[in-house]
Amino acid sequence: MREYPILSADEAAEMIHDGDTIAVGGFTTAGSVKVITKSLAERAQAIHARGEPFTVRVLSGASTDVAVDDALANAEAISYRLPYQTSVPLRQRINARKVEFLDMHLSSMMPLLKSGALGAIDYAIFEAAAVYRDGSILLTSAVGAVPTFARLAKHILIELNAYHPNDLEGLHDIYELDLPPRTREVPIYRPSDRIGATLMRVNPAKIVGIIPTDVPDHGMAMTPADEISQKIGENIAQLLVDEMHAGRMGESFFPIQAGVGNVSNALLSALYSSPAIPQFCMYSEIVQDTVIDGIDADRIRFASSAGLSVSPPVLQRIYSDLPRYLKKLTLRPQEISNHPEVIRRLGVIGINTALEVDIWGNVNSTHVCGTHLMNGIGGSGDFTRNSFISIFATPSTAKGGSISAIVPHCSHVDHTEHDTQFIVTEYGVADLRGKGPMQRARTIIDRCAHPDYREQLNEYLDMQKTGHIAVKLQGAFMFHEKYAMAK
Ligand code: 0RQ
Repeated sequence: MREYPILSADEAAEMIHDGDTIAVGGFTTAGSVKVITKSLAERAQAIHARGEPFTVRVLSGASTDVAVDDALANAEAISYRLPYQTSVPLRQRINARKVEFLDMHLSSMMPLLKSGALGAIDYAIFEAAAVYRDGSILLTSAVGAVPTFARLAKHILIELNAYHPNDLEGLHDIYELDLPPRTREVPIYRPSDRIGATLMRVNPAKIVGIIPTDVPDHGMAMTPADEISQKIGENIAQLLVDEMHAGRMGESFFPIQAGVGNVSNALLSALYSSPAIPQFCMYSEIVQDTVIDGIDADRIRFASSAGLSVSPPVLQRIYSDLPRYLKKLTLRPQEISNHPEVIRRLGVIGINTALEVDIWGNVNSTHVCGTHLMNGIGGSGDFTRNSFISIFATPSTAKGGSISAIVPHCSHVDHTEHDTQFIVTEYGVADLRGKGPMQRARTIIDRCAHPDYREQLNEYLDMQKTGHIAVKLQGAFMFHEKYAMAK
């Protein structure tokens, strides 16, 4: 049993040295670190002002609160970052090659980390709702990568955040996997199965500071769905109804994974507003506002995820009626929420968003025109490769229509033609299952491309007369070239 040192955020930041690796908790803004990294950024700026170097290597579960990525990037204090980010200043520094960024599948990062291949962690920094003397910890609105970070780190700093109630016990399901050959199966047979502990356990001797805070989760507010997202959502809902009527959904509806953003929001609303679709579950990496609305409307039976990426009012709604939501929600480590074995076994319907899709079915989710990082692959690959039904959605054009999102060849490939089954735009649905390359290409052009670009795409396809796949080197990037020249 142990008393922990109570520190200010500045005192905690003082402990961290130039070149250290810090691993921050949270998953999106949910449960993110909020004060220590802000102090660290200020400290870095003061050190830089003296003409001395100061940067840290930053690991996270997924994207973070602005207090982590934005603050540290603006302070020029990040040298290395993985596995995912959504911060504008950090993105700028990555694209300017000032930060080494590793774009990684959220689940496969964990075994690499445990094996030591990604280096050591000096400090795990995360948020908790309660910390007990024996090293038991009640996490807050996310689990993400925290159990692994805390176990591997040399030292632990905890933001004890009074914004989160300390009676959240039962929300989390903490289960960690061993490395091969000791890795065991993950015994989840339904999204609602709980297999682990409600509290996380760490070695109390590693806790070098508790930093009391009272800072709200920044949250993710949803903007109302625009017309195109609405239409994409309706198209996906209709394709799932068709699959159900064709008898390919088992006895009930399969669990859904949906990414963040407008399209997912519109899709989930379309799904639970459709009388043709029965009650369903989510087996996803995040839960957003629409999922909680679906639970409240008794249309979503249960939601499993790694974090509650909801807006502040919706988080308060959950916290003010906890006993009811504890029966409907669980938060897991991302190596479990995104685990290929579980996704495959449950028959998840994976729905993700693309930047661009080529006529062969390859998908670029991450690099605009093949060079500039947007966010990262996140969990989209974990789900796409292993889902029973894998769907990619995108508006048919981007940048006000100046570039087609259906291209002859993707300028960067995150998801290959072997893993994508359905492409959906506001114009329709391309079902690629059972089709060879040329059939896929015609289907994607006819069903999904914007009418303004269909002729050019068909001409491109007709130019190459032989070969299993009709890639013509000249013209493969014609849309990208035109877009780059017009910019
Ligand atoms: O640019 O920000 O300058 O306006 O890309 O595009 O249309 O706002 O779409 O916000 O849904 O993001 C793929 C990035 C889509 C996201 C991606 C430009 C466009 C805009 C964003 P601006 P939109 P969204 C769950 C799973 C990978 C991670 C993932 C993503 C900006 O969904 O990061 O799926 N996915 N995770 O103008 C040039 C094109 C473009 C283009 C869009 N073809 N060419 N620019 N843009 N298409 C989440 C987690 O893992 C937690």
